[in-house]
Amino acid sequence: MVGALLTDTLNPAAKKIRNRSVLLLVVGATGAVLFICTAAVIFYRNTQRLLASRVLEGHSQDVLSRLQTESARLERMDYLTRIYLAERNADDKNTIQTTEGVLDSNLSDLEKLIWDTKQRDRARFARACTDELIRQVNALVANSQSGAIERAALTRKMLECRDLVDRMETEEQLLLKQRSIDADQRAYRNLLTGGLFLLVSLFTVLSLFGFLLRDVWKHAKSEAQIFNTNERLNGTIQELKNQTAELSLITSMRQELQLCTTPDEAHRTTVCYVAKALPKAKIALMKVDSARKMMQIAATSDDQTQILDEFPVGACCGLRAGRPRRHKAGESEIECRHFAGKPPEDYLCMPFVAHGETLGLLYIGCQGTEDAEDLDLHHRLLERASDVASVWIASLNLRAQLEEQSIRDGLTNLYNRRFMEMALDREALLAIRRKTDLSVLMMDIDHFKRFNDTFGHEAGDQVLRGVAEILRHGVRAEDIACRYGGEELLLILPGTGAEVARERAEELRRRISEMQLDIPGSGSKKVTVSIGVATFPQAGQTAEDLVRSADRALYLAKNNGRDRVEKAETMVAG
Ligand code: GH3
Ligand code: MG
Ligand code: MG
Repeated sequence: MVGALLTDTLNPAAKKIRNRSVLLLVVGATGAVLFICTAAVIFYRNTQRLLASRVLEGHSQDVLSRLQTESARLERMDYLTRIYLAERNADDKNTIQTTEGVLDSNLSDLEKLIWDTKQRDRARFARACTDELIRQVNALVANSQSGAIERAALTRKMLECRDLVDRMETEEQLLLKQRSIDADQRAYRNLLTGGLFLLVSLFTVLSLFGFLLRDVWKHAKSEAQIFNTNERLNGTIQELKNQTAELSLITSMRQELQLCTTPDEAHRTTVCYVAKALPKAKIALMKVDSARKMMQIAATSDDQTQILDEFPVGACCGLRAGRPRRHKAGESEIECRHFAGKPPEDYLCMPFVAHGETLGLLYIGCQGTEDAEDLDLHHRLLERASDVASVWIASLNLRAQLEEQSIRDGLTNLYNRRFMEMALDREALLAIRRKTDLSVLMMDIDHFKRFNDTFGHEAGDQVLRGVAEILRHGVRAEDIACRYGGEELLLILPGTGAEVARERAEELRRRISEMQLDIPGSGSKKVTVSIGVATFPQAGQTAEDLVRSADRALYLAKNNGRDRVEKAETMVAG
């Protein structure tokens, strides 16, 4: 349908060629038919004439033959008459009379046979002459006393008759010659006409064939052009379809990314959408660690990606180059060093960069040649997807970072007091609902003012960071370590009863007291802490009461000599 449309609209040249071909064929075929009919009529008429000439020629030969016979017969009659007149033999007389009858009858036939008017006149004279001759012969034969005069007259008549027949013979020979020439000429003309007709026919047929061939060639050329145009059109349509599909995929991916609230969700979404475009490929999205030295797996299409869970940034050629790097079978020599086992032959490493900062790496490994072709086909889509995802991941990273900053203390990287209050409220509610234990440790560094004053504020900060480090590593994942204020730290221990909380407080106190702090210019120093332990609900029905109880227990520990753990008293209900 597209081809027909093209023939009629996009390619008017093809239409023109087709119309001209049809016209040429009609005119050529009509001309050829007319020419053949005319030539056939001419040829037929010439042949008829030739046949007529040949008939005339045959007729002349027939007439000539008869004339020669009659001439011989006249001579015979002359000879018989002479013999008879000399011998008077009755047999000779009979023979003469028979010859006379035949001669007369033959001359009569000859007169009828002859077509030429002059020859017919001569035949009539010759017959009249022979009639007279027969009469004279009969008179002489009948009269036994015939004299020399009659014989001389008979001789003259005989000569006259033979002369007439001879003249007729001569004339007929001329006629025969003329008719032979005429027949030959006609035959030659016929041959010439036939040859000419053949030549013209050949020329016409060859010309028509040539025109047809030329038109067929032009038609084929125009068909080829149409085919090529169609191919290009199909290619463009396919390209547009691909682009539309890619755009639709990118749009869906962007919409999905908008719903993501964390970088992890965005990582998974990105891998999911890349996998939609390349369903057979092994896809992994790596993220860079906070120190920007190591790449760690953020999301994968399945567990057969062959990529290491963690590897240095320099292990990837794409990250080293700062741009997508396609490794092709038989073409690329240098392998990335981030594979567990033998690397695949075809893969792509596409760094995720936003605002000039490397965020991660999209790795796509191919299973076979088909996969590799698909990968090359979707290169533009992958670049777009990487651009879109990079921006979203960067913004989610920033958001996570800001959120982290808003709930964490800058010096110790522990949660801040605001977060602590919210977290403790939530944990208190959960403890009530689940009927589980909840303990709080309030910790204060002993004589910290003095430490500051002696070794400087910077050394004090170092102490705070050191203690915070011990807290971070000394608590469980669900425990929450916070900086309550100044050098006071607070630990929320969900699901932990009073005794266990006290034990863990003791453990922390011991570890801190064993901590060696290298203060520049002052050598190794030690610090101690005092800890107050309060457990919900015995030491407080609300979060505030619990903190207050822990603070009182801490005060007690200070009063009792510091570097110790004190448990809050049980509050009496009401
Ligand atoms: P005690 O054993 O009774 O707790 O004695 P203390 O000296 O630790 O008690 P005090 O509350 O008098 O002193 C707290 C000191 O902590 C005062 C302040 O200079 C110091 N401090 C509070 N916040 C910071 C901080 O962020 N960095 C440093 N270096 N010092 C801090
Ligand atoms: Mg204090
Ligand atoms: Mg103190």
